[in-house]
Amino acid sequence: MGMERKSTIERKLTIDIKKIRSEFPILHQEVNGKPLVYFDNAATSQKPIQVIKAIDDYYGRYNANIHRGVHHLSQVATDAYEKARRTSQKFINAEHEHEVLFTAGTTDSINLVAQTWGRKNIQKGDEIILTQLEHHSNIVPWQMLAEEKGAIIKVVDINEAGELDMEGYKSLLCNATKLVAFNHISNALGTLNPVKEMTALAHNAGATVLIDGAQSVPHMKVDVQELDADFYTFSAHKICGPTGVGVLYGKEALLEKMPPWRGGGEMIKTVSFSGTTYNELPFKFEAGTPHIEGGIVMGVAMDYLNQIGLENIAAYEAELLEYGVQKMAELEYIDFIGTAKEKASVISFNMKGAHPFDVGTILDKLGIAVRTGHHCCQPLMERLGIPGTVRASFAFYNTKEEIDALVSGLERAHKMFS
Ligand code: C6P
Repeated sequence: MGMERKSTIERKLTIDIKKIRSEFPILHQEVNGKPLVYFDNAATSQKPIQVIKAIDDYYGRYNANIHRGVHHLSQVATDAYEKARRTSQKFINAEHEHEVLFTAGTTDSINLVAQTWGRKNIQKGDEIILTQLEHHSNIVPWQMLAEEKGAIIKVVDINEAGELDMEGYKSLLCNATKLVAFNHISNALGTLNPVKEMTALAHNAGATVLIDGAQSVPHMKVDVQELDADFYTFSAHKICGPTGVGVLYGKEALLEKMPPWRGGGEMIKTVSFSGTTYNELPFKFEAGTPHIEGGIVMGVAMDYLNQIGLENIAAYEAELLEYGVQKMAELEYIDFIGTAKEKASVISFNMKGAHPFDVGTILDKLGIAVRTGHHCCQPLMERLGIPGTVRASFAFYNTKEEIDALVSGLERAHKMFS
């Protein structure tokens, strides 16, 4: 990211890359006879041994259902699960522990808000503002809601660099705007959006704000109170944790007023055929047996990132980004897609005369994992007038040597296509 990039020059990095890489067993293998270079971190991150061991520890030592049993194992599991909630609270600096809901991930979190807050608060003719940079997860739930309620979706445009048109955004905000939903960092282009400013503008217009943090929490310290976010969402699997679990942060006042979504065990206080009363926060939104191991291990993953330091991660990844952009800019047949001033460690690009899928396939033959295609951002690709991109997304366990391998892979691919 731009700001962090400047500060790396001033600050001495404290990333011990050798130690960190030794903690990721998956990285030490060959793919197609070449050392694996994993540059698909925006899709999902790899897991350190601490996380893998914590999964083993849970099932080997204290697997039990939570919030139910008086027996020892159930209490140990419940304590570990609720400890993870406190870790998550601190991870994003939420004011209250009960403002952290455990969900199945970003997609689930956004659907929860659309189906509860949305169905209660959005009426016919109300406006929902999204941006061209959104992932399908932050488009489709709102389209479903808008269709049901007769609401109108408006979209903030982008400039050539893939930055949001802030003047356009301001002109869309009006009395009819009830919700504004945008990502903190774009998964397809890496753009870091001015979310604090966008939130303040939305609040001035009387709108509620949801920030999709799927791509920001892995790369930077997030403070939901400082951002004044009403809702903030993310997935554990992008922060070195397990799949199928994540967080929905919501301000207490909003969550209290929202009706529950899924009904079942855990989310109730009393049930009778004459009527049911609901549990307190956060349990009102956590029906059924949750992903217990997932929640606990998500907390372990957060501890792991905290121990390295999100600031160190941001600074190191900014160096990788700078190095990658500099090296790839020497290849005249590469077009960068997304050149925002403030950017996360994502390089989206196309090779002249080659389809992204073909470039990705050749890189895979060389042991290099990238993502190709629309990155679940079809409206963005349509706006850019391209079928898709090749995306190399870096994590704190990647190295400059791996970027060199990508560059020689691209040189090789180019020779094959020309
Ligand atoms: N993006 C990518 O390769 P889930 O699948 O629920 O964990 O996250 C969905 C999601 C929502 N918003 C953003 C900004 C995202 O990047 C993602 C997931 C992955 O870019 C997989 S499609």
